Order: sequence, then structure tokens, then C-alpha cells
Amino acid sequence: MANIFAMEKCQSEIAVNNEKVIQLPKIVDERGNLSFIEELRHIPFAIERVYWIYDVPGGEERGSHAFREQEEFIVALSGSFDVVLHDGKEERRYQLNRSYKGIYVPRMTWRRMENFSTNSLCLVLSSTRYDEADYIRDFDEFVFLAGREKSFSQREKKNAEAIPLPAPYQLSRLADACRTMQLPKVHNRAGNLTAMNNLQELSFATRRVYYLYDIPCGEQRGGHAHRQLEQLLVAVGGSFSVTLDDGHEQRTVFLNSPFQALYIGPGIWRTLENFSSGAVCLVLASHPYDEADYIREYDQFLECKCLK
Ligand code: T46
Repeated sequence: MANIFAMEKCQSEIAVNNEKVIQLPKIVDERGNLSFIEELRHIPFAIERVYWIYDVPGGEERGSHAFREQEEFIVALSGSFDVVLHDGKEERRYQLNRSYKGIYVPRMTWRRMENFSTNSLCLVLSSTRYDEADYIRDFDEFVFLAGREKSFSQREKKNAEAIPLPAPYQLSRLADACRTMQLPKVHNRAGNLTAMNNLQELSFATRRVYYLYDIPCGEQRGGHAHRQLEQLLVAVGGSFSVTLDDGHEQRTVFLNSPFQALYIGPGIWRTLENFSSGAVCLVLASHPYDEADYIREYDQFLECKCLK
């Protein structure tokens, strides 16, 4: 019989075989909550691809396959669903229902996701690009292959690649450093999926993913610029507006779709506001969190851009 682990009952982390429930940082303030995931820090692999699944009809099922190589980290950004894992010997069920807890799924683990609540939102961080050859879609073949492997854990981990430095932020202008993008959307009966591969759909490599949620209507976030950081912002739930400012001119962008994104390069002041109820702002970031990268005073921002 399957074991059932309700994530709400977990203290902080549970390790069962190789899969692991991971509690993420949750930074609470009156402007809403923020959680973040840095590669090789909160999760044991380098991020190669980030995708999110949305518009899943209530009660649907997804998955039912294993990966030969791919490792994943799965979070319910909103709503809830169950992740059912099988290691070739036994099945375990995890209910995901909090934005600040996720499950690490090692390679060679059969998974399916089911019991999606209406309006649920699934975020997946993946260690590889999409590769159909990496899938094992036949359960009997999976059990055979899993049984043949002596140890899944002795494999070499790929280290993060060097991050190329962006252009000097002083020179950044809105026209060059910001753009909206329509993202690919893969549709089927069980919902929609949008994926961003490092240095493919995305012009940089994602090293950190964070998201803003539980934001009270009327609150404002941002109000700063970054010296080096490049980011991609997506309204994976609800909507909000982003006002961009390069010191010369301002532009406001409205985000309201999980397959539309705003790229913001370094040296751009940004302010997020007009959050709808239930809005979730997902951000793919080119660097780990570093407070020294922030410019939080507008006068200092103008000075840095040689405009004052
Ligand atoms: C941005 C907009 C869109 C961390 O410890 N790690 C992280 O990865 C992040 C993003 C933040 N933090 C800490 C730093 C602060 O103590 O969380 C606290 C709140 O951060 P902040 O006031 O910068 O939050 P926002 O919503 O104003 O800005 C955030 C990002 O920081 C920023 O890069 O572009 O979202």
C-alpha cells in the first residue's frame, strides 16, 4: 500500500530514499510574501530549464513517466496537487499545497501528478533541457531499469557554468535593456505548459528563481535597480504592472498572462504595482541573491548612471 506524506505535517525536511521535501525561505512583509530557490543551494542541481503548468482542469492527471537523467524540483505555486513517486520498488504520495515547500525528484523516479485543484499552478525546475530520449514511458521498462541500477546517488553533479557579465549598466536604456516576450505554450487536455531553457528562449542562464505571492491589493514592490542582474518576470497568476525607468524615460508594462514575459536588464529602475487578487509574480534571475547588486535610492541610481 502506498505511504502518504501530507506536506503540511512535515517539520522542515523529509528524506525518503532519494526524494526530498524541501522547505524554502519565506520572506514575509506587509507587501506580500517572497520565496526563492538558488541552484546548488536549496536544490542539489544546476538549473537548466524552468517550466510552469497552468490551466489544468480540476481533478486532472499529468506525468506518468520517469527520466533517465533529469532531476526536478516541483512546487505548487498556488492551489494544490499530489505528486506520486515510485522508485521501482514502492510508491509514495506527497501533497503539495504551499508556495514555500517543494519536492526534489531524483533521476530514475516514476512520477505522476494528480488531484489538481482548480486554478493550481505548478512550477518545475529541471536539471536538463527537454529531451524525448530521456523519457521512460513504459512502467515495466522503468521497473526493470531501476532494478538494474545499483546506486542512483553516486553520479557526478554538473557545476554551474561561468556567468557572462552583461553590458555596463550605466549605459542601459529602456529600448535595449527591456522587452516583452510571447513565450511558447504547449497545450493539451491536461493544461498548458510554458518552458524556458537557459540561453535558448532565455538570453541568460537561470541561477535563481523567486516568486512574489499573497500580495495584498494596493501594495507596491520593487523600487530599485540592479547593477548586474538580468531577470525575466511573468505573471503566472493574476496581473500587475511594472514601471520601468532608465533615468531618461519611463514605460509601464502590464503583465497578465503565464505565457507573456518581461525581460529587464541591468541598470533599470523598476516598480511593481496594481497587483490583482491572487497575483503571482515569477522571476527567473541570472545570479544568486546579492544585496550589493541592488541600488535602492533613486538619487544614487541617477548618480550611478551619471545623470546627476
Ligand atoms: C526585483 C523585484 C521584481 C532574498 O533574501 N532573496 C531573494 O532572492 C530576493 C529576491 C529577496 N531576498 C530578500 C531581500 C529582502 O530582505 O527578501 C526581502 C525582500 O526583497 P525586496 O524588498 O527586494 O523585494 P521586492 O519585491 O521589492 O523586489 C524583488 C526583487 O528583490 C528584485 O530583484 O526586481 O522583486
